[in-house]
Amino acid sequence: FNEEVTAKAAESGANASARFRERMATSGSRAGVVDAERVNYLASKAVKALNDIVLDDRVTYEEYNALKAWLIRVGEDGEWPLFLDVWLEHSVEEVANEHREGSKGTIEGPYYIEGSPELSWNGTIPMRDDEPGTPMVFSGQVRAVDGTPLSGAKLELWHADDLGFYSQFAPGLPEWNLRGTWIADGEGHFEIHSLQPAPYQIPTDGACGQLIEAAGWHAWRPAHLHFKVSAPGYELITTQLYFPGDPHNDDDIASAVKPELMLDPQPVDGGVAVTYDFVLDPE
Ligand code: MBD
Ligand code: FE
Repeated sequence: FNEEVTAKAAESGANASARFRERMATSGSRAGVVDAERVNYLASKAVKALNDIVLDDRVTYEEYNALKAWLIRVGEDGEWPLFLDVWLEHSVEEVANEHREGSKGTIEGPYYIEGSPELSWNGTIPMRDDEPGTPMVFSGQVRAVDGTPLSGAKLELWHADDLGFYSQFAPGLPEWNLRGTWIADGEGHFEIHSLQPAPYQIPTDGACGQLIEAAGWHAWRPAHLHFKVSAPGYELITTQLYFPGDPHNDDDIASAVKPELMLDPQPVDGGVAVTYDFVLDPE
């Protein structure tokens, strides 16, 4: 990473906090208030788990103060969404999607934006004229678990650019760069034209990076495509898809890889072609 690139990375985590606040303010559904009994139960259990660690592992004042300083910095850097989505969301997702019989989901992460430009069933994702990367055609069908093709299903795709930056989080990118919404045809078919994403490092210049360095971890996620797929009367699925052979498929920092989410890209003239069908559960 050169200096300019590092400077850009710094803002991604903090922008995620601002975006999350806006989204909670406008969408009543996900900001839901948790009832007092449940807060009492969960907060008591969380506090006890932390106290147990202190007692079991003889945590010192030096370590306690290091934790305090670090927690303050997570807030100052705006990196709570990044921290939580990387190290906790995978368990929340596991619980939320346990009941599904259709396609596997995985975490949303901190960089989704609602309302990306709508394209036809075979449209090309918004990108710069000189956007670096290997052209990728991603095609398939959206069906119900009973096999019914879902006419007019909606597919939202967002992914990082070749340097690992997401539009609207890293500055200097066109607003909707590498973000689009496709409407499947009458048989649920779609053909998405985009670029094959590159392996991705979470921003390392804030509190999360400080933790990663202090613990001797790494900051990598395997290359991934983020999707939200939906159709009226069916449960929306949030997922990600991955590419075989990526060095970080087995040690994703966000623990969000599942075998069912591995693609099988085929080399074609001037790029890669990949197929994947999405199967939705009825509401
Ligand atoms: C990402 O791009 C991402 O997908 C997740 C889960 C966390 C941080 C950055
Ligand atoms: Fe991502």
